[in-house]
Amino acid sequence: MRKKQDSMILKAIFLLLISISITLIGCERMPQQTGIIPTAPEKQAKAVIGSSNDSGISGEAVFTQDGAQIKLMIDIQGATPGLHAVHIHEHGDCSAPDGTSAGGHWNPTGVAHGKWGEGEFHLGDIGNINVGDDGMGSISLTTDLWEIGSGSDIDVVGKSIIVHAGADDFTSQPSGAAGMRIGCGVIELLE
Ligand SMILES: [Cu+2]
Ligand SMILES: [Zn+2]
Repeated sequence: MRKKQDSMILKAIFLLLISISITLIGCERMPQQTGIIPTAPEKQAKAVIGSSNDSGISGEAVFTQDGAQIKLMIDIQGATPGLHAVHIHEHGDCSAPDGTSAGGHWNPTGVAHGKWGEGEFHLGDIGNINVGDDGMGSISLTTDLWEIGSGSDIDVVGKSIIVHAGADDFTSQPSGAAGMRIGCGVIELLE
């Protein structure tokens, strides 16, 4: 009788251990099976904007992924009041004092320069920042036309943010006649 009880307890412990391991394996596998990891951290990229052509401006641009959408927020300080064009340029290189090392507008789709969301426009045609009397301005944009850190043609990482002295007229080719470059920042992946 005693022996039978012992073996039943052993059997129960054995079954319990098996069910715990199945549960653990199940939990570990679930995200891979569904392809959705609910607690996955958002991908982020950032450009610290420094002064070009001795303008003295500074700022930052932060890209945050939320599902298929990328949200961009740009803030600048120390600029002259009024409209300043801001674009993504093709090279992540701000080494030239006049910002020309960043190259032309980022245009992976090979279309004409224009206004974001209307007809043809470069993927780098963000628009104009309206700077107030305090020298500060900001602009935000949410889109599914960009990616962060994917390495694809529409990945913003490794490009640059350029701020211009003047406004983008959205029609002049190839870059909206926005004048010289007053700010530049390389877009880097945050990890
Ligand atoms: Cu530009
Ligand atoms: Zn453009």
